[in-house]
Amino acid sequence: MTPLGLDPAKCFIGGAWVPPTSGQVLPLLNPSDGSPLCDIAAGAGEDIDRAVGAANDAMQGDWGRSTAVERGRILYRIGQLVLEKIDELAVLEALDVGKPLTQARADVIALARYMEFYAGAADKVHGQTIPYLDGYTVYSLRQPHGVTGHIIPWNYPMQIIGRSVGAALAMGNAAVLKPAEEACLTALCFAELALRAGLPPGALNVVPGLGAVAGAALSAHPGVDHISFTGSVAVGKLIQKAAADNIVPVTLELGGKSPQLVFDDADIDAALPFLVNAGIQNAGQTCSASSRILVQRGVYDRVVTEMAARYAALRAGPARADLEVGPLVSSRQKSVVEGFLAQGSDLKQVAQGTIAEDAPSGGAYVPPTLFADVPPDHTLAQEEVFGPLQVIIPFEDEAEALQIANGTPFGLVASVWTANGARQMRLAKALRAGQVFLNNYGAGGGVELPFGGSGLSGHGREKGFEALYGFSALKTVAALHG
Ligand code: TXE
Repeated sequence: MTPLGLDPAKCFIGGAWVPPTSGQVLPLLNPSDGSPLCDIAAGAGEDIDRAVGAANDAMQGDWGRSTAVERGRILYRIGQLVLEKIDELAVLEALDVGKPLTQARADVIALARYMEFYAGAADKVHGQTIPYLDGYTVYSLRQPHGVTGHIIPWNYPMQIIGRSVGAALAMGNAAVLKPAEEACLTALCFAELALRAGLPPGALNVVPGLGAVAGAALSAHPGVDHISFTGSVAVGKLIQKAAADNIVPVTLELGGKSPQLVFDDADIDAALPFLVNAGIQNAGQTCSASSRILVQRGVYDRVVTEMAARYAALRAGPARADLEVGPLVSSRQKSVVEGFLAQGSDLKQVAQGTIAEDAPSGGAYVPPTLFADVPPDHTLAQEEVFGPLQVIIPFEDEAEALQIANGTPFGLVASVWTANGARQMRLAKALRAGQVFLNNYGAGGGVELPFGGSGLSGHGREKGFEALYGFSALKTVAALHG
């Protein structure tokens, strides 16, 4: 296993591939059959220390003095190299995460698009001039925080690197990336491609390793000036507490229980593919997955019947292009989802897909499962499952739909399917979500669209232009010149 000719058991620190200080490695498993893929570095505190030191050196050196135009050009070149390597990267991501090849290819394209977007945006972040007292000129500067820490999960490694590291580098920060221990190969490839594109040593460092070891060390490191974390609520709380000790800002993206609201006047034919795909994309392991489908009584039976027919045709199997649902990322994640399925034993299961006959026995497969008539307060309607499982909940009117939609501790994404324009506007305002889609559902899509949540979904915004504000500090300069 040598992606781009790399040794995957190394860390990328200060522009060089180096073994972890401890010499220890972790096994990386193939979720399609449970077999070992390769060993990765078990990075720890010393490696994080070196990486933060290298990032700090970069900020004091060429990278810290780089202009926004220069940074944009480097990011653009990275995006070009990513596209040149699309076949290799897609296969690696499919193997590592277990996602169907078509989805993995879409992730590579998204990574390249993030680089392109942030390349173009780098030199368009402006300060302001601010009218003030007589004799003053006041203006604001947007400056990098310094060293940014990025702790990312395994479900969309390339996309999350794109939105998080891409925006941080565009603003002139130096990044230390801790990818997930379950899937980190494309993070290593990204570092190599960034180096080949001319990113100066230390501007990006990658230290794979266990969350409780390398991740904890990064989030508590006093040399880190900003932390961006995507992952579970439990770890998000630990990150925020660690950051509190150093008083550094954090961006937390912690998943959700995102609803789609389908009204009687909706175009059901247009809605159906979105209703289902938003639940099974990436085997449901998507922070913005739509796991709750709220349907008004007049179209309820039709939606249940037609979603059930689609579910019955779904096949889970190895990460191939011809299957709709891949394996879950690990046998641990499979056990978690099976636990949730068991909690649905009191519910009405209206359809279940199949596991492909030729699926290897060691793979982390769970059949896509659809429940209907689910009470809004049921565990499966309240907790993030992170598997191919959706619940359908009936409602009578707009007020009840809103109450159910906002009735979880999460607030990430929501969508409304209705022909009524006034209702669209009312609900877009009232829904508790960082993104609201009207007559569509964009599960994580659109690099241009600011993304993030409230409540247990976290806080701060990544993606789009907005991310550049999060990855920068605003300085006010007031000159008294008489
Ligand atoms: O996440 P973790 P897990 C949710 C989803 C899933 C559940 C558990 O519901 O079922 O979380 O997934 C690093 N200090 N999401 O266990 O543990 C870890 O190494 C610092 C939603 O995989 O949060 C990895 O790099 N870092 C989510 C990253 O945190 C630590 C995506 C995420 O792992 C750490 C993934 C620690 N103490 C899971 N412990 C989304 N929002 O998309 C772990 N990590």
